Amino acid sequence: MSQYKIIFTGPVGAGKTTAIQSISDVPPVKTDAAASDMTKSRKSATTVAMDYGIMNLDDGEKIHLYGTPGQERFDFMWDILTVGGIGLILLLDNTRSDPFQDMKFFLDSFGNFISDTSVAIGVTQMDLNSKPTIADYHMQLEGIGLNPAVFSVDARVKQDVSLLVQSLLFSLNPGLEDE
Ligand SMILES: Nc1nc2c(ncn2[C@@H]2O[C@H](COP(=O)(O)OP(=O)(O)OP(=O)(O)O)[C@@H](O)[C@H]2O)c(=O)[nH]1
Ligand SMILES: [Mg+2]
Repeated sequence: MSQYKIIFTGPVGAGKTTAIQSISDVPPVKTDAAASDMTKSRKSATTVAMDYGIMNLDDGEKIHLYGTPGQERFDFMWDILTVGGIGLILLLDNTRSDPFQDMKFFLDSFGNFISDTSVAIGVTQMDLNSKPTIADYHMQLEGIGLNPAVFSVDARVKQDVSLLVQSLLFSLNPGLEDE
């Protein structure tokens, strides 16, 4: 049985913890802690170390799901969590002040990992802010010479997150479905 590891990252509140909770086939491990500076956002807790869950694929493969903290003060966890990973899911929150800046920051921070593996991008909270559009994200990405999958994703919806993960796996191994 094959086992793989993927990593979810992105800014505070993008939905990393929620996404792993949505798709994990086991009760996820969370390290959410109450943070006073979170009262500004919709939520009162933030990840301080990592999230962990497992997604079982139909063919018996297991995908181990790791979520990073979004806050930069915990960025020492980012390199630790990517070790042995096969790809990155970048979640962006469309209600933040500059989601393109967030995107560039995380693509840059995880640049070495991405250049060795692959990345797929999920834009959350598009129900609250419909702009920028997915086409706008593609244009920004073209400008920096990248062409990853980009989807509108509600981190609370299992099917949305699952599609994003499948697209990452597909980009890593286009023959996966025939094996
Ligand atoms: N309206 C709306 N809410 C969403 C969507 N996706 C996620 N959320 C909510 O946004 C919040 C995301 O919180 P978390 O999952 O804790 O975010 P996180 O990325 O783990 O944040 P940190 O651990 O602090 O970095 C939750 O309250 C979710 O229910 C979406 O597409 N639309
Ligand atoms: Mg979190």
